[in-house]
Amino acid sequence: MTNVGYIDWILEQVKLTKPSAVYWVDGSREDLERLIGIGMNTEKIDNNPVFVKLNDDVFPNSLLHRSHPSDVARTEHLTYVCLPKKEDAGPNNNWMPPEEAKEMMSKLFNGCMQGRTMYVIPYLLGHPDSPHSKVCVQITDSVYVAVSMCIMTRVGKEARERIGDSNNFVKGIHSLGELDPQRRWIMHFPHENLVMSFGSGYGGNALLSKKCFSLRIASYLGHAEGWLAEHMIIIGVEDPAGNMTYFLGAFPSACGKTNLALITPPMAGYKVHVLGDDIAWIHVGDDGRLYAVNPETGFFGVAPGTSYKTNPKMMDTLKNDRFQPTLFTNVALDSDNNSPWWEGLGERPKNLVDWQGNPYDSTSGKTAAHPNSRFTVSIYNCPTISKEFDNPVGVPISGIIFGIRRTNTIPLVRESFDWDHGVFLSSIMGSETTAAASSQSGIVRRDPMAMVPFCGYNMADYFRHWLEFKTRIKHMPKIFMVNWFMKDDKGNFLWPGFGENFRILKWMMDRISNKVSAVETPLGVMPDLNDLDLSGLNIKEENLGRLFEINKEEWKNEIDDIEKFYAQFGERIPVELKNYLKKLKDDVS
Ligand code: SAT
Ligand code: MN
Repeated sequence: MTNVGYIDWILEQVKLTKPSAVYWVDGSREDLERLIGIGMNTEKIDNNPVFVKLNDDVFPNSLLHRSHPSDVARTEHLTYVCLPKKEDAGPNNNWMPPEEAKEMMSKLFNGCMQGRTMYVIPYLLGHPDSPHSKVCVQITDSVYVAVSMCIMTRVGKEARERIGDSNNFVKGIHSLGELDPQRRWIMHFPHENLVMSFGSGYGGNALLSKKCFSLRIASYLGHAEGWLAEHMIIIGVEDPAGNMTYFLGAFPSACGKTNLALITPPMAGYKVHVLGDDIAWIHVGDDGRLYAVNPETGFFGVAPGTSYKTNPKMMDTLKNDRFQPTLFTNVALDSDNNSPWWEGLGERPKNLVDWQGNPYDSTSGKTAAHPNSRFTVSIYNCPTISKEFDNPVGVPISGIIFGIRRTNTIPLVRESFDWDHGVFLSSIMGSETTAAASSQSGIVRRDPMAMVPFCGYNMADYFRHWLEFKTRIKHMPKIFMVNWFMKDDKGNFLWPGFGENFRILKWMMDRISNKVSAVETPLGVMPDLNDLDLSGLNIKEENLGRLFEINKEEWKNEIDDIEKFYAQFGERIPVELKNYLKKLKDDVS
């Protein structure tokens, strides 16, 4: 890639990929309609249209998209961070020498858009008036990706103007290729602000604004420039007196992050306002507080399990068509009324078509919607969007929540002793895997800060970066760890989850405002159970005990696993974290 301006850069890509047409996406309403028309009438995936219009009376202005059957999740084993030195990518990333990766990708991209249209998408990550936003361009040969980008980011004029003739923009090159799982690569070159992605149309692989730029490239930039790009929700909790407390929350994919971002408090007088459900960019403000913005403008959420019972605000969002269309990807279809359906939505319709377009056989043991089927919807459609969403400065953060999915070992909630201890606790997070990444579900994987799949550099350096914020923040947010997913011996959840999780947020707010004291344990500071508002929940005392139990045997295994994880990073792991691990080992044995 030579050092050329915008148009010349596009021309280079045209020369390489040889599309039959170039479409300049401007993100306007009319443009979106045109793109959707192309997806309904012209472009095909496996000989099927890219978009099928759904019933407006059920979900207004919504479209069904079915992916290639092999292309349903992120492919982490084919995702690489190609920094010049392998050690800088760290054991948390796949690595290839950048020149080798580029040569391989250039061969794949050579002529790959013949007979296809190249969409050119200039977009902003972050607010147009923010000094922290980044301007980017993605090229793609997928109209599904083009429409998704218009929902998920600020596409068009402002981005185009910001780029002008310069070469100063983050570059993304994407092609569906042949959708061949053997020729599917997501290659990051953080030191060059470049991503090349080939062979997949799935969100996290193909919407390069998402995990590729907002997290992998941005975390690398944040390390160099003194800020953080995190896999976090941003919410504001308003108490009955109108006081607002802003939280960040990091959870691995498909652990209830979107549900928490749109939670409906079960307690009268409280409101939760959403700013983001997936990604937060965090800077230290002039006043020494941490400020967070969401660089995206949409939700790309997991459909199964979403219903009026579990997440009414998301259902309202999906039913609202004020701003942009809603995409449903790999959900099932109720063929009687042409509306989307997924497990957990409600009663199963009689005539159901599965996510691959075949009549659903309920005896097959398979789900009708793919477990990682998704909706793509504008955050502006959400009835609980925070009025600060478009504040270019972001919102001041008082609490940071780290969550995981574990059936045992990890208590319902605790607070760290201080900032360093919070970094330690989040560096040892381990979560059971889910369907969002195409690996085996249900095995424990270390996933510090829910960032292992998304940190664009060596995670030991990332921990050091986090620790260093201590010297720059004057008003320290409190750090909390949660696990909503503990089960009893019969496999029943011990905690009701969903909206009831707000009760834990309420305790956090009481801690932040120094209203309640708490109990020091080897694992951190745990609630005095009298301070948890559990009224009307009917949780057995024994189960409550289990939710805060420290099981020595389980912790022995846990620490063995953490030691193995840390060992991969050798001497690069900050000494503060090693000391905390040693102390934890002594304290729980
Ligand atoms: O990676 S995606 O953004 O496609 C979904 C997720 O895992 O959060
Ligand atoms: Mn995510």
